[in-house]
Amino acid sequence: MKTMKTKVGIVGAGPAGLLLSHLLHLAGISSIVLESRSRAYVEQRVRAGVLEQGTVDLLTQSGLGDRLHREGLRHHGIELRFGGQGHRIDMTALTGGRAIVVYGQQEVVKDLIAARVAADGALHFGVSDLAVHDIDSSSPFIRCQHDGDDLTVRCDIIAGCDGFHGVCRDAIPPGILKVFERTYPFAWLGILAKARPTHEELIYAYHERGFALYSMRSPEITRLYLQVPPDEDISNWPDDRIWTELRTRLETDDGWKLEEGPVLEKGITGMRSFVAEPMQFGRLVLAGDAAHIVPPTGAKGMNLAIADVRVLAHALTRYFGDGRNDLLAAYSQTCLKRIWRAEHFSWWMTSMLHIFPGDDTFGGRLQRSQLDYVVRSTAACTSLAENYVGLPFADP
Ligand code: RFL
Ligand code: PHB
Repeated sequence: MKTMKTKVGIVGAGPAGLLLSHLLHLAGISSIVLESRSRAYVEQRVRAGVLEQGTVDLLTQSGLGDRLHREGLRHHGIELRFGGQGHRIDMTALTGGRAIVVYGQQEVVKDLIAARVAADGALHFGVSDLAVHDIDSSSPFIRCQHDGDDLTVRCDIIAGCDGFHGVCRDAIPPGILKVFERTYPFAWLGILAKARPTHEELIYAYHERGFALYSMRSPEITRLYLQVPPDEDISNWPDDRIWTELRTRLETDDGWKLEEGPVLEKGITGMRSFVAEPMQFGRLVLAGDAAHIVPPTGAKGMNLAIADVRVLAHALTRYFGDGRNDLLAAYSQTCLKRIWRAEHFSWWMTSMLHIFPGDDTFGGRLQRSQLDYVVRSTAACTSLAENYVGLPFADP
């Protein structure tokens, strides 16, 4: 039986938990991170790839920008592809100079872990049976198993950064949380391929056979997604079938070709919109996917997790520094404004670009009209661009 004390007990070593621990350290506030997976697992988990301008700025300002600026791919536009033609949206021109950086989530996670390890930060991987206790008292604690021993972490605040399937959200007593949710009648099959990207920017393709997304991770690695049925079995998708379908949905009338290569990784992800309000109860605060989920079409999930943590770190700095509770009390309310904007944008991109099974021809005509409008109207594509690169952070 081992007991440790810290100011903030953090559950989960995803982007939210790790960045929170790093920002608190920069403000001189102690924390302990408890993660159920191994370090190797969280560093290899392939997920998001697009960092908003504000995310890049925050990581840079907090000393995490070196490799990101060296290896990340800065993109000034995206392409919407439909009817066999591509239409570029010049995001930088439409947003007064903002852009995105394509840099894998697992690279952000590696950089964060390296920074915490270099600062002798307390990161415990491979914990199990974790539960949070006494969250409505002034001395909450976390209990788990670690290295074959019972571990108790006593703290002032518990940060639930344990993702959508974590345990912290469910620790809030019944009747407190209001949940807003939508599931979509499709999923994404994603692959990582050892193939040279043949297009410099991301391509979001609307096609009668379903949505496809062309992305990348480096000059040698392409990341691709296909809309598939929600309960699809990955064994129905041998590599040949995936490439044939990607070619059909992505290739254009003017002869653009996809470069193929060995598939390094593949998986299927369901699509869901979800918000739990409020994101705090007593001494427990939730951040990132633990409190909200967006479908990946707007590339917002990791960026939102990071935006929550920015607000939370600031609120906790005030709480521990000046003993003032105002920002912490307003945490959920402050974050939910940005969250609902991202929820709307992600739902809108998803609705415009996917084929809805059973939809009538009216729905399809509306989607085409919307796509035509977005690529022709400066007002419409400016709206897409400013949401995609990320709206500026409100003042803390
Ligand atoms: P995470 O990354 O899920 O981390 C939570 C951590 O908590 C651990 N955990 C526990 N630890 C201890 N005890 C327990 N009981 C625990 N239960 C869970 C987990 O092991 C994990 O390490 O949540 P976080 O930090 O909030 O970060 C959120 C992001 O990971 C997520 O929003 C994005 O990946 C979403 N997403 C995208 N976001 C973007 O901003 N841009 C994108 O381009 C983008 N593309 C994507 C995506 C997500 C995808 N998938 C696979 C869901 C593309 C895909 C395909
Ligand atoms: C990715 O590169 O994994 C990616 C890019 C854009 C999205 C979703 C995922 O909208």
